[in-house]
Amino acid sequence: MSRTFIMIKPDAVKNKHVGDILARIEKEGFRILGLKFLRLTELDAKQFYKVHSARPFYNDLCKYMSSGNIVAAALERENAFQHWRDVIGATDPREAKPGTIRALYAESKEANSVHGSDSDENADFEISFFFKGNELF
Ligand code: IDP
Ligand code: MG
Repeated sequence: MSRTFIMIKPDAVKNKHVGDILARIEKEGFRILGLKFLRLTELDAKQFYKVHSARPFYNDLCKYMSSGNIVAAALERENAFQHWRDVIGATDPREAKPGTIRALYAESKEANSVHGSDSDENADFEISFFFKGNELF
């Protein structure tokens, strides 16, 4: 078993896809370890995405991620981070395979509905960014 960290981003919350995405998480065999509904400050987003601080899209991304409410979750499954990356599809929804969450719901490459950790190490960092140990069950 391994862990991953996911977010339902402001576009998908605004467009009322939270229920469908949580249902998909369970259907894909993930167990929910922790779940929060919250709004990031721009500073929170800057810290969370600091690995991207040199990228041209960083400032807009952090503004976008703090523009509305999000859902954050820690999940457990075999092959957790890679399975979730397969379920969400490519960063740009125009390149995401049919049936993936981004193909179904995303508005744009930036407002692309969901986040998923890209390694076991980053999953650990991202889970601890949002959850204290006693908030994971
Ligand atoms: P990922 O979410 O598929 O792992 P990353 O490259 O880690 O993609 O980028 C983090 C987030 O930054 C993306 O999910 C998306 O919201 C945003 N982003 C990435 N590339 C671009 C871009 O070229 N234009 C606008 N936003 C981008
Ligand atoms: Mg990424």
